[in-house]
Amino acid sequence: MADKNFIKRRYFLQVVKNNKSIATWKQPSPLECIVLCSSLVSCASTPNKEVSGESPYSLVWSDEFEGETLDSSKWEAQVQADNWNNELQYYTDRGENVSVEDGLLFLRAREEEYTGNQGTREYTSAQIRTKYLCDWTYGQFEIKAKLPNGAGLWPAIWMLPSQEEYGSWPSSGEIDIMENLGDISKTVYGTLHYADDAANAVQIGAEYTLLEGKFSDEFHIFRLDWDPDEIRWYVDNQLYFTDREWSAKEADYPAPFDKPFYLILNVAVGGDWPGDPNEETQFPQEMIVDYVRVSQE
Ligand SMILES: [Ca+2]
Repeated sequence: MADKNFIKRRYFLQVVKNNKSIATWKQPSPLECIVLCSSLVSCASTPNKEVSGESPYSLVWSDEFEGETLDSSKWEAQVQADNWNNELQYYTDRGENVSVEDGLLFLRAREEEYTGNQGTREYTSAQIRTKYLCDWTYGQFEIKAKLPNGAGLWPAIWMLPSQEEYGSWPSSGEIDIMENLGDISKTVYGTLHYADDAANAVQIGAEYTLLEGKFSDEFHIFRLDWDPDEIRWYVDNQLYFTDREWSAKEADYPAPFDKPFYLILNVAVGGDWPGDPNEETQFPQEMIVDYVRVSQE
């Protein structure tokens, strides 16, 4: 897991540094260019397509965070300091880092020296996942959340395969519903990772930028619709990216996105992509989640 995530973030870094272009290590196909570029234009300058009509999905799993603690039948709060991308945090399951109150989940990054059995870090934070507890193949995933703010904060809502049935990362895929850099707090990123026929790492994604305000100002709904032949990313029910062109080595479409995936929510601190917190970054910082809802057809 550690190695996979390091690779993942490194590739993603390359994409972001090249500012809105598809990864430089892979020449995008003309179709990918059309999909990505059109989605970027639409989210930057014009109203996005509204969802209309009856939803084909109905609720199959949710957490409204109405209890007093994290529901351990749904989530595991990970305790680890794995340094995947030169991140700075120690993830803990302490109340200081992960708590539930007033109908909300708090994933809280703190500036504090912390020593665990994996060493000492200068920041703590939280990462929770449904692995071994809940997973899904296809469906609609809705997360209403308010994001942290400030340089060096890296909140994410994403999915990994429960079993690596098509091989190690990225061959079995990864779905990033939302990633954000705390110092670019009006923009979120949706990304798909997989491998092509030659087992090269491929990623394709798009970004959604608020015309006013920041994602840390108020709650927004991050939504992913994952169908057998199409995956769609939404912010506040506005579609900003659609992909239906993925592939897998030695497996037929729609592999690898035809197997169960589990959910992960975390707030990373520092690392190769966001860079370190700076003097203006104020701690603690939180990703506050009102609900996580999973619906299926
Ligand atoms: Ca709630």
